Amino acid sequence: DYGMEKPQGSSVSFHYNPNVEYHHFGSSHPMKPWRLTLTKQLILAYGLEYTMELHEPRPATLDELAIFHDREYLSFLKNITPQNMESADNQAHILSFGFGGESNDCPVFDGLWNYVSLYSGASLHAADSLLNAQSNIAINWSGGLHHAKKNAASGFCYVNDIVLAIQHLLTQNQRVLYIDIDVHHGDGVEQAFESTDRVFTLSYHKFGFDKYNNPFFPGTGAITEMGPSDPANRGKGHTLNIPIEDGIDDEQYMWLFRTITGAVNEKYRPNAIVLQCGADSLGGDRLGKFNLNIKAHGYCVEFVKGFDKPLLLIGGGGYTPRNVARTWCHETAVCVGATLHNNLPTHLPYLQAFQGEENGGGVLYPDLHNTKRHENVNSVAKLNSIVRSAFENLRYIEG
Ligand code: TV7
Ligand code: CA
Ligand code: ZN
Repeated sequence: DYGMEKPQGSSVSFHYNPNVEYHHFGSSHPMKPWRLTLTKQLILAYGLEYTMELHEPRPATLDELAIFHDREYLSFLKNITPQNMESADNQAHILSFGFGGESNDCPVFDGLWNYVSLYSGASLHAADSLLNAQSNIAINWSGGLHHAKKNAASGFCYVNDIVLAIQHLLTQNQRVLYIDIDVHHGDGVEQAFESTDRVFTLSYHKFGFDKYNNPFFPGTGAITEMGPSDPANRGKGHTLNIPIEDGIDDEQYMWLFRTITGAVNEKYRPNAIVLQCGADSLGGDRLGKFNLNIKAHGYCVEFVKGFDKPLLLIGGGGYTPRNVARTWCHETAVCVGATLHNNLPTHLPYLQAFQGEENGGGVLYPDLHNTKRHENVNSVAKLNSIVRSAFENLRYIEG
């Protein structure tokens, strides 16, 4: 440090502990922590590490996690292993805490406690750097696990790092806006803050039923779901859900996002913003049903960056690892204001993962719109009616 002034404009901090990469949910499980290895390699290959401050955060402590989670749940989470989970004592709790079960969304794997404390520690550290004004955009691609409840694991999420980070931001900010572009509804964050007007939660997600009449996970997040209806509850109207159907395209999504997010920002006037950037809303995702390209996803980051408020960017879902890496690399570049070449750097380790026609032919921005060809069933009339309802829902936060 030569005592120079910090550069004007946005300064970006990147919070990442590489030990998260070494955890495995199981070979058939869609959540692959090594997508973070791919993301980091891409960011390094483009030289983005020179444009931001890098931090290797320590794991969160049990006491830090207990600010949101029940201690009973945490001590179970800390002690459960694949070896001891069969014991009668543990079997009695395992289902009620959201583990195992028929779908095995939340498996017990080796190093589980280490994994959850690493991604949560990174979100807390990122929030901290915003509070200390060390950066005005802080990034943690290993976090964003929005389904975890205070006493239960859900949908691949064990500890809710987003809730913890928002609670930390609330120590010095009156109002925090939470925006969630993961293809799934951000139910855990919504529920945690449903009774306060100091957090506004806004989630865009797929909502609806498949041909067997099963709801798309987690099944909540209808446009009518606006938080508690009791007028005495301060949280009333501080929840906004944007349900979307299969196959939404770039133009439609960007229009919905800027129209609604712009209005929420103007009316709510947050002091800080948390943006969950789940990459399962991309075309060609293994679990998602949207048709978005990387630059349309990144447009959401660009648009929110334009509000010029302290911004915490976190990861989330994303089940086609090479496209997760491309998207989060692009969004890191958006934050630092860099433009990246479409041709991937030839010195990129794992370059093979990005080569071959169906892998995107060695480019950063492959056309993802037609990869899986989910028919677009979002009509102009339906989208207009969603925006109308959203604006109507916003009247609760006027005046
Ligand atoms: C944030 N979808 C998390 C998204 C969480 C989605 C689900 C799976 C899945 C789990 C597997 C697996 C899978 C190919 C996909 C309702 C059920 C499903 C009946 C058997 N393969 C995020 C969670 C979602 C686990 N869960 O938002 C091990 O897909 O739909 C469900 C739940 C329970 C009942 N069963 C159907 O992106 C990070 N799970 C393979 C192995
Ligand atoms: Ca969402
Ligand atoms: Zn998701």
